[in-house]
Amino acid sequence: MMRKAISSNEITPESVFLKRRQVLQAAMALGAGSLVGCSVDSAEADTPSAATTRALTSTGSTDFAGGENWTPEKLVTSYNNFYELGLDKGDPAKNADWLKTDGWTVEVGGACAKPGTFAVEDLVNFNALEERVYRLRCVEAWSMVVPWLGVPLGDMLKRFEPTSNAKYVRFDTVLDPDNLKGQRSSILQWPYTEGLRIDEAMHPLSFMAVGLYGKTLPAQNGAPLRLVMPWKYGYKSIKSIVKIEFVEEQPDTSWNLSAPHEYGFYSNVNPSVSHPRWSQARERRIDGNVLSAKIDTQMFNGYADEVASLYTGMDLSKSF
Ligand SMILES: Nc1nc2c(c(=O)[nH]1)N[C@H]1C(S)=C(S)[C@@H](COP(=O)(O)O)O[C@H]1N2
Ligand SMILES: [Mo]
Repeated sequence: MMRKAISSNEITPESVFLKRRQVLQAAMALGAGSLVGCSVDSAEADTPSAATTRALTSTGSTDFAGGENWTPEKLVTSYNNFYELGLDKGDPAKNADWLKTDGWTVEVGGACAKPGTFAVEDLVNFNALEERVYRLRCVEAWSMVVPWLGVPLGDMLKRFEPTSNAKYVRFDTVLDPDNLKGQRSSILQWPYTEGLRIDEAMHPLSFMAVGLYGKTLPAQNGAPLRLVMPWKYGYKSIKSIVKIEFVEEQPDTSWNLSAPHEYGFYSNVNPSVSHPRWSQARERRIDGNVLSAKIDTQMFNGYADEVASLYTGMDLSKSF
């Protein structure tokens, strides 16, 4: 039987989680106060770096998470997956200054009438930012409720006037192995790359985020701009995007390339399609600390009324 290296949290989620849980339980037994911050101690998480944020204002806030408690900001910014900044959940906050965002530009091209290279401020109207509270569920069976700031992805993409050949959209993360030391490992193919079908990208729930909790994104959450796809597993929500391309063929995605039988192109949250090595039926909602109780996972992460029609006629156990 083929087995992958045991070095990745994504690939061995439960064992890593349980290890951490044992550490936390031991810490609790010793009376070590608050659990907030997981393996990152608060001093590390507060260290200023390229992650330095500035305040943002929004035109209004919409709750797309059914009134659920927000995951505390401290956990949203200290319990992360961002392999470019390290494999452990605490690494991205610790290594935030590996991500260099000065003079950031995004190249938009492919099947569109108005390609070009843009600064983030040209892509996103910072005077018209919406706050949207979405659930985001990691394939590792934990989830968060986060107030994101950004713009609907479809509104942003339409400005480049995609042509009828634009059947899919591909997104690439920055490639900078000199600074992003995680890119020196071969755990994934770099740059991290993701894709959406064009109708998924244009769906009104699809979101391009530039902030969270009223501030610009910290590095560990994907500064300066990242996707938020609330009905898909977290890894579809690609961080620190430098390239967007309208394409005719279904693009490769980093996780699909690394383990095709485990991570499909669609990656819709689906409690009835297990990951080959663990169930997706339940999840741990991180609402106060990483030991939060498990709850049932909902189809499309609870967004079925809005998005199920995108997949009419598809066999979602095959197109997983
Ligand atoms: N470039 C890049 N984007 C990424 C990842 C990554 O490793 N690299 N991890 C993904 C995964 S697995 C998840 S669960 C989410 C986590 O987002 P958060 O840290 O803001 O909660 O980011 C996604 N985007
Ligand atoms: Mo994830």
